[in-house]
Amino acid sequence: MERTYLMIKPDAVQRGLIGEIVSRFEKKGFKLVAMKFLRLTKEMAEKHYAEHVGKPFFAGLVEYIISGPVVAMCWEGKDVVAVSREMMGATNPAKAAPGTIRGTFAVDIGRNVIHGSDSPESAERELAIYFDSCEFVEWDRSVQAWIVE
Ligand code: DAT
Ligand code: MG
Repeated sequence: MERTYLMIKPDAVQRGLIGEIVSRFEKKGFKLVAMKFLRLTKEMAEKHYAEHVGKPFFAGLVEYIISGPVVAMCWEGKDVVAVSREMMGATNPAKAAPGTIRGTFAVDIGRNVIHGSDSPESAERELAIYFDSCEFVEWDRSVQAWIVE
C-alpha cells in the first residue's frame, strides 16, 4: 500500500491546528503508520528542502520550518500521495480551493501549515529523513474493509 510523508508545520502547531489536520486524514480513511513531535535541525531542514536550494525563498523557508516544533507523520492508503496533496490544496493558500487544508486555514505561501510529498519517490526519500524503519507501526485498521473494496 502507498505511503506518504505529511508534516504539520510550525505555524499550524502554534495555532492549535494539529488535531484538526490529523482528523481530516483519519476521517478520510487513511492509516497512520508513524508519528513524532520534533523540532527540525537546520541540517534536517536543508535535507528536506534540498530541491529548493538556491531559490530566493530558501533561507526564509528553512528559518520558518525550524522556528518551532512540527508533527512528522507517515500515512498509508490507496493513492495517498496524490489524494493528500488534493486535500492540502495549492502551495499558495490564495490559490488553494476552499475546503482544502490550505484553503481553509492559511493565507500566505510562507505560512501554509502543511507539507506533503509530491510523489511516491519523494515520500520514500522524505520518510527516511524522519523515521527509522523500526518506527513504522504494522497494524490493521479494523474498518479497512469499509474503506477500500
Ligand atoms: P509544496 O509545499 O506544495 O510541495 P514546493 O515544494 O514547491 O511546494 O515548495 C516548498 C515550500 O516552499 C512551500 O510549501 C512554500 C515555499 N515556497 C514555494 N514557492 C515559494 C515562493 N515562490 N515564495 C515563497 N515561498 C515559497
Ligand atoms: Mg514540495
